[in-house]
Amino acid sequence: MEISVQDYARECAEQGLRGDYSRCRSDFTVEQSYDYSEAAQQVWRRLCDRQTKLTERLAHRSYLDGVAALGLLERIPDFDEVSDALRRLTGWEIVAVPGLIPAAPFFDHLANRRFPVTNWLRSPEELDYIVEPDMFHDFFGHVPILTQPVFADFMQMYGRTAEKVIAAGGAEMITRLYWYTAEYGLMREPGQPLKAFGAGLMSSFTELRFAVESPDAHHVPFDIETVMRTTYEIDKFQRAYFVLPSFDALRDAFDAGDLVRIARRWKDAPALDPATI
Ligand code: HBI
Ligand code: FE
Repeated sequence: MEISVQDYARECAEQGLRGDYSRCRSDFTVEQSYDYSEAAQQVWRRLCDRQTKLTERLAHRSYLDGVAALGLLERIPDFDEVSDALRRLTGWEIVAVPGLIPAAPFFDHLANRRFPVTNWLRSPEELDYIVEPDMFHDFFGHVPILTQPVFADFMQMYGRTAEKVIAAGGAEMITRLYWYTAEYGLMREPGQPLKAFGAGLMSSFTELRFAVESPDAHHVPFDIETVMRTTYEIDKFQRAYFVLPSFDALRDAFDAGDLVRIARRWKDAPALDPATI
């Protein structure tokens, strides 16, 4: 049974999520409604200025190339303009949503090369941390890398495959794959120190530095079965970061490793602890 927009709106209000779900269409999208205050524009510039100083050093080249290709960060992005640019590059577009949306429509957007981006921005008191995904996380973190053809294909494949893996009992496992790649993935870059590409890192002022540079960060070679078996926590620094040799390795793992088969094989086994893998 899929949840209706009305029921979801009620649940979100009860949980104190701050998006306005009352105007959602049936696919949970809304108009971006570009009417941001000058205060919000200032928050956007501060977040981008501060974070760009880190990403220039710590982000993978493909992320930085994406930022350059989209020309983003002077003011809060106009989603239609960005979609035009993205469509030409990889056939993706972005759609506005009021915040978190249910998994099924989220996957459906990805399967159709639409990335949902929250249409509101955190407050000036929340520069360092916010529980809900906001526009800075969704946009600054996720969108630049969608300009990269291999990653763009990975995200679509993720959307197409997720429901099948869930049906096979792998709901947690498919979420871990997203978490440890799209959100917290690290990647090698030829001739360079280790780099980050996951959106949770890219949009975090403190964890980006920790994950890439701290001797206490636990770096683990990417292996798709291990990733799918390893638990995570959402409100602390990660206790493991998986390191991909390249985007191609991600696509190859996805092609070869049949995710449904992995889910069936491991769904009843005890999960792995990220601290000790
Ligand atoms: N909604 N807006 C938004 N952003 C997400 O990252 C997101 C979501 N809904 C569901 C969801 N993620 C999860 O199901 C992940 O497994 C991807
Ligand atoms: Fe995210």
